[in-house]
Amino acid sequence: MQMTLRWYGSKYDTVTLKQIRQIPGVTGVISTLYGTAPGEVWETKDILALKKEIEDAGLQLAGIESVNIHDAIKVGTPDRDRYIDNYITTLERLGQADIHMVCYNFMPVFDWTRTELARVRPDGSTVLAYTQEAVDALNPEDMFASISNDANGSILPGWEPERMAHIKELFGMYRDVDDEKLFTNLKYFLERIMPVCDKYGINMAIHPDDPAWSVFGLPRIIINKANILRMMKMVDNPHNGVTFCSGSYGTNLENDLPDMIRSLKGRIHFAHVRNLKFNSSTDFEESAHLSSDGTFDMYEIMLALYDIGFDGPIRPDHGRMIWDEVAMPGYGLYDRALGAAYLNGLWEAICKSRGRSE
Ligand code: CS2
Ligand code: MN
Repeated sequence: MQMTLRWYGSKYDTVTLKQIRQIPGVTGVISTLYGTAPGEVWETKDILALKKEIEDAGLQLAGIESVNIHDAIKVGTPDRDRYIDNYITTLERLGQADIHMVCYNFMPVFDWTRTELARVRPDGSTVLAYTQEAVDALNPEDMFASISNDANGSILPGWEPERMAHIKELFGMYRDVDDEKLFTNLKYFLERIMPVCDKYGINMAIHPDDPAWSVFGLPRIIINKANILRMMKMVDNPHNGVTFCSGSYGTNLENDLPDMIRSLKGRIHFAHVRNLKFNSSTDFEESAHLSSDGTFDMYEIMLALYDIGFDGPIRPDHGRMIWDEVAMPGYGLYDRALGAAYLNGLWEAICKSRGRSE
């Protein structure tokens, strides 16, 4: 595996490439053209400039998170082909720039959903948290206001104000889209993009829905083992793969994370590894990565990745806000660096005990 950190670009991120370069064992970053809107074609010069900036700092651009999918594609409106054509052009340009992993999600309207961005834990750190009660008490428009008020001035991925300004319209578009329709539209999209993925060796890595159930009555399908295996089968091409995000699948305690990893051998192209602490089945918070701080056994998760021969990029995903850092919630430097070091330590121990060098 290759240990990486997500980096939003020098215009948007409080963390610098120099800092990332100094985290032991981190050799790459996962980035994006953060200023582009879903549906837009990415310019080659912007892709190359991003890549060069990262390489000049001594790191590798290990993949893109995300090239976001326009709602027309998810809804399946008559103009979806135009947006898929744009997506294919972007993939072509990424492939030509020697970039071979693209993370995306197929969540209607919202990306991830949390109800608190700065819940205070007993040690004084702050973390993202979710309670179903809080979601049930909110309407979606208020959700956006509460999220953006708490974001330390950053624009959160998937919560761009331009999109959220049309939130009512967006909900209207999805009125007739249920789980089956969403599956059909995902299949249509994947079948259209697979030829360009085959040509350039691009691994598509779908990110799970977070939390892994329907919120505000919107359909959500990338939530459990049965659905993800259905998706792998419905477009049975190794380039149709997944981002295994322990913190997202793990929101549903019925998901057996190591078992899911083992069932996806050869199809996990990217891994997000983080821990959650459950206070009840509908109230969880994002703990430190360490197993004993949360609910998941992180050793078993890393072992399952090892056992299936996972060799893609991995990242610590969200971290707590500690040591008075002010950054985008979940994306500060310090706790993610601790997470990377811890995951690297688990990996080293697993490799040594199993007699493989890395
Ligand atoms: C990420 C997601 O911050 C996060 O929770 O894991 O926003 C992820 O980048 C997207 O869902 C992938 O498109
Ligand atoms: Mn994730």
